[in-house]
Amino acid sequence: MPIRSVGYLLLAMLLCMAGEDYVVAEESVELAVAEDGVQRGSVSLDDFYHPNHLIVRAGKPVELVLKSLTTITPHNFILKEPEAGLNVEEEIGAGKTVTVKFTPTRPGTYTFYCDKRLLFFKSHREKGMEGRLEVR
Ligand SMILES: [Cu+2]
Repeated sequence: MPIRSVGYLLLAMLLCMAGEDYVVAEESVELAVAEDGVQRGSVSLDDFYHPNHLIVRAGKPVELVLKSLTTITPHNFILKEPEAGLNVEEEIGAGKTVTVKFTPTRPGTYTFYCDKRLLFFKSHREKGMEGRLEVR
């Protein structure tokens, strides 16, 4: 490889690892309770979760359709607050759609995130791939 290309490659790697602060705009959605009592919503995944702020009610089941919009990059969805009824860890392969179900039992605000990472680069979470479940 020509020395110049190596230089560019190193520069690109450094830029990736240095990492700016990622500021992700908040998109909030309050899930409606259907007639059968289930709160349904959908979240799409590219490099982030859309929406990234879900508002639900405690004590009623939630069904979330997680839809990957990527062609190569795998993601996951981790929401672990067992004492609040939340114990979800689901892989969402590139282009796949997965439905997760849980029933939040305790009001509060809980963080969900993707912990995937490529080699030594920052994790998706560190690059802003996280969101909040607000339980009312
Ligand atoms: Cu991810």
